[in-house]
Amino acid sequence: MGKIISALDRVLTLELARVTERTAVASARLRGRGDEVLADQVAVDAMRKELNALDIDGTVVIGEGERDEAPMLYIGEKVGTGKGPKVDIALDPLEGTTITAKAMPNALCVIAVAEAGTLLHAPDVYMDKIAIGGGYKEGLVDLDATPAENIKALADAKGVAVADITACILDRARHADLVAAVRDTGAAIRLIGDGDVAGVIDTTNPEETGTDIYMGIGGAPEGVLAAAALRCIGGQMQGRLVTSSAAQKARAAKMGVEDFDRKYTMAEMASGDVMFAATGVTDGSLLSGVHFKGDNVTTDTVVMRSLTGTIRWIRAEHSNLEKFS
Ligand code: VTB
Repeated sequence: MGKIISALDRVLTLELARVTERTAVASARLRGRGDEVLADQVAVDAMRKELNALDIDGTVVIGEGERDEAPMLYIGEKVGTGKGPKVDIALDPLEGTTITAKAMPNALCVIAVAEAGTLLHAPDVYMDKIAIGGGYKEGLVDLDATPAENIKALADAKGVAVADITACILDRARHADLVAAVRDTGAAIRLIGDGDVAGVIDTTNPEETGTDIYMGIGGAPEGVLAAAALRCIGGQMQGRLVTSSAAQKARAAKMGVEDFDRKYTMAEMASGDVMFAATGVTDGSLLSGVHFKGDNVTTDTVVMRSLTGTIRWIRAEHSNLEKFS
């Protein structure tokens, strides 16, 4: 078999863990302080500092916002030393600012690095999403099918009753109809306050997370990040941008979106070799949060790569973290 060529350097996967670890430790100090803006700021600062130490020629394609609205890690910002491979970067320094401010479960620091030009440039609008774990025939669930059809298809493929399926849905007023439709089927619903990147990834490990399927509308940037993770870990996902105003359509068009109603598959959102890393800030279904014990800090990180399919769970104990940062 021929060697698969990738522009990414494999050493990068472990470097990414360092980036999200440091970001998570900085963010964790803001847990439960009721200040989401500060928590986000601290995360952005930490992630930017770590990213700029990496030997990459990176461009942020999914970031904190557009240049005029985000001073740092804005879309288009160049990061890294400029010396390494040319890469696209999707990041969410703190996925779950509100969760962190309230010290609730499932806040993560997240980053995906891909070969340049292979990540969907999604504007900061909503995205309708559906996702399930790996091992099912492609197209088993579909954004254009009804919730009842999707849940039935998944239950049949799993060989379980519909009542044994749990759907994860963001707890938002806009989901009233979706929630009612899922309840009508008899399936269970896990309502989450925020954090749909974790919600999507949870579908890849239903035995432990209790989530079989992710459904509903969340952020489009979070959709691309989740698609990058699923490309590595295995699973299916579809996403469709939700652009409700002319201004949102204009933003999407500026980023190269031509068909506003297009249904993107996971592979269309993250088409090249991609690496994904996440570290828990607060304890969650996917990862433990940061734990402080005297001078020691423990972090829990997952790092994955689509090319090889390797998934590394890294539980790190950091001593003297401050001294070496
Ligand atoms: C979701 C959620 C994120 O944005 O994507 C959500 O998973 C979508 O926006 O953690 P709304 O809050 O407007 O519903 C986040 O909450 C991040 O801001």
